[in-house]
Amino acid sequence: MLVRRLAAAGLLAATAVPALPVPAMAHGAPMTPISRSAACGGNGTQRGAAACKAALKATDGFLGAYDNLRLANVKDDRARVPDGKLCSAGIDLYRGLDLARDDFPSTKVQSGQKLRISYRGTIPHQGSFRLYLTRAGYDPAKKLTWDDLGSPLADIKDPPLTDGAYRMRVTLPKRTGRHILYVVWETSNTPDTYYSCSDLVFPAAAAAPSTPAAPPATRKAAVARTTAPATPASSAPAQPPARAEPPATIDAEPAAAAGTGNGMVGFGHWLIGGAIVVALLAAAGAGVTRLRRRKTH
Ligand SMILES: [Cu+2]
Repeated sequence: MLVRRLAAAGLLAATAVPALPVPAMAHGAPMTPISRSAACGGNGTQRGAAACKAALKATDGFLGAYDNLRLANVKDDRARVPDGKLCSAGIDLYRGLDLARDDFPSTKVQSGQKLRISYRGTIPHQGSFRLYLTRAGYDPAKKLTWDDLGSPLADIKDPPLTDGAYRMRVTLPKRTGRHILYVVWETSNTPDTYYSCSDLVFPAAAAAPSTPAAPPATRKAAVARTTAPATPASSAPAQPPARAEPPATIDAEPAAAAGTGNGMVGFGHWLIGGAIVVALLAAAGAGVTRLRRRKTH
């Protein structure tokens, strides 16, 4: 009786499997600028780095998969993810990523730069990316808190997915030294929200307040001398207009029209379905070939 019931259950499970939706596996992380999870997590690209070794040690020798740092059914990021645990989203398997260290694999950037973001989507999902940057004065020797972030620099919905990565750009405001780009990817076609910390390094602050003005002036003078050697020094070019701080504009990569992301997600699912169909056809084909061979012999 029990055996028969188990057998029936097994048969049911076996027949039910192909009809089930593709299970949520994994999913994504920023590769550019490199995130702590993509550098140090399972299958990470820089696991030999000192900070990654320390992170691994702090997580009892095992860090979760680099593209799987996610929480389900988040209603409010701040309520769900505790201060000091932003880089791990409070998930125990990633707690080493919360270490306050200034040597996690990082990306050199400049104030005013239009930073390209490449967020690998190992399984595409629809959704929005919220991009935060730590405030001026952020101290990398302390664990990251929500107060360090303020409000997002950008909120980008369904950016285009090309070559396996979501492409976005964000103009970086003025900062000096080490900072963190915190990316929250709230998907809309699964219950999951993904979190990541990417370490950025801006040029260090100038040593003294009087020095920054000097170099541009001398460079201007040098240019004037080389381009117009006959001009007397007194008729040096007028002061150039003050360069306005570029606004913190944001945009997805201009590549594609809206909706491409959705199309790609659909296409991804179609691919998986297609692969199953192809496998079934191949199996059927092999059977037919075998039958034919048997007939001809
Ligand atoms: Cu996923």
